[in-house]
Amino acid sequence: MYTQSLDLPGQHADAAQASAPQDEAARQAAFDACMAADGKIEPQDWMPQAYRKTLVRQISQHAHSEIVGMLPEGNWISRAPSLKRKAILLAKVQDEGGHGLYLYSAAETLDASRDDLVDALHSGRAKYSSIFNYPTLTWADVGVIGWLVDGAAIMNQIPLCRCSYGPYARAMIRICKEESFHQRQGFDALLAMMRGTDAQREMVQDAVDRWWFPVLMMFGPPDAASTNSAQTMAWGIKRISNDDLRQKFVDATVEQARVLGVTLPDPGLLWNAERGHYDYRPLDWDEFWRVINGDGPCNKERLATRVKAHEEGAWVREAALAHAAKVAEREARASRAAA
Ligand code: FAQ
Repeated sequence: MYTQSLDLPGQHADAAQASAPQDEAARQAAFDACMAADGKIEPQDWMPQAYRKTLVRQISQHAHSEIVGMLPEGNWISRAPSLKRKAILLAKVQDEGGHGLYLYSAAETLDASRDDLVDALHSGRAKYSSIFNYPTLTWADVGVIGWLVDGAAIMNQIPLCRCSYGPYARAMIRICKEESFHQRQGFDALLAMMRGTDAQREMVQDAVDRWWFPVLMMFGPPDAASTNSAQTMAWGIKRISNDDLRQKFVDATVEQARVLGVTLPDPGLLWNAERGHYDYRPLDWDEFWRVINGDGPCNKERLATRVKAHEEGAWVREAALAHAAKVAEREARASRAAA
């Protein structure tokens, strides 16, 4: 997947110098022309520091979201109601871990160190998606995460497949393919419950009631409060604004709720013929800012779990490094003997 991660800035200094513009202004002009032509920037290309920094911020926070996002559903692996559902959930949670790894690798192509990124998460300096600070109280929550959380993630991530930074765009193509299976398995699990008993239907409705508004907040603050959007849109990183994506998601989900037979918990969710969209209730942005600033229902638990897993996995990293050092030493000895 990440062969481009072997192709790092400065690695081909001679070739880059031969073809690269000589001074900063010319490099900036070449970058601007690439942006204007909707081109792609690759790891070995010159880029402004602010572009690099923004990408590291967004890609690493996205990676953290995938890794922390394994936890709410991971809680249900041992309690899945059948072998089939357990196997599906195991595979899904494992996929999310894989997404985190592709994304950390994409951030590493920008000269970011994985250790620094992980440290920023563990120390609370870096954000991860607000949605993973809510608890999974019943099995229906697992289905709702697939249907709504993965559904929202796909809506946000499809435009990122056209992001101006090549490694991020390519990672997103693969991630979106997998996320669409995740969304469907969630819908399928909920459909099975909706065809079951009254108690199961109530459980699904309760889960939808609890997750609907937090899911709408996944798209980020309203456009007017989105500090990063203007620049990231000018750079072709973000293609569609937070509010427009949120609206697209609402419009697509109303019909799915109808098929499922659940009621979305918003009496204001009505078709507006003039706008050609569904209207929906204003969201509780105080809650959003509280959650992303560390005071959501599960923030402390999520971070503590991540830190514990990292500390308990230290021996694996140490063993892998020791093994790699031994292999390198053996290879060096063999090449000396052959010389
Ligand atoms: N949660 O100026 P904007 C998934 C922060 S993956 C936390 O609008 P931006 C898969 C934002 O970082 C879900 N923080 O920011 C899965 C900024 O603070 P900063 C994650 C948020 O970057 C499914 C500040 O607010 N997806 O679910 C959130 O232009 C199931 C101002 O906001 C991605 O990361 C939030 N919801 O737009 C896994 C996609 N919203 O950084 C397991 C890539 C905003 O300046 C199970 N990221 N903030 O300190 C993006 O598209 C963008 O970064 C947005 C935010 C849209 C998330």
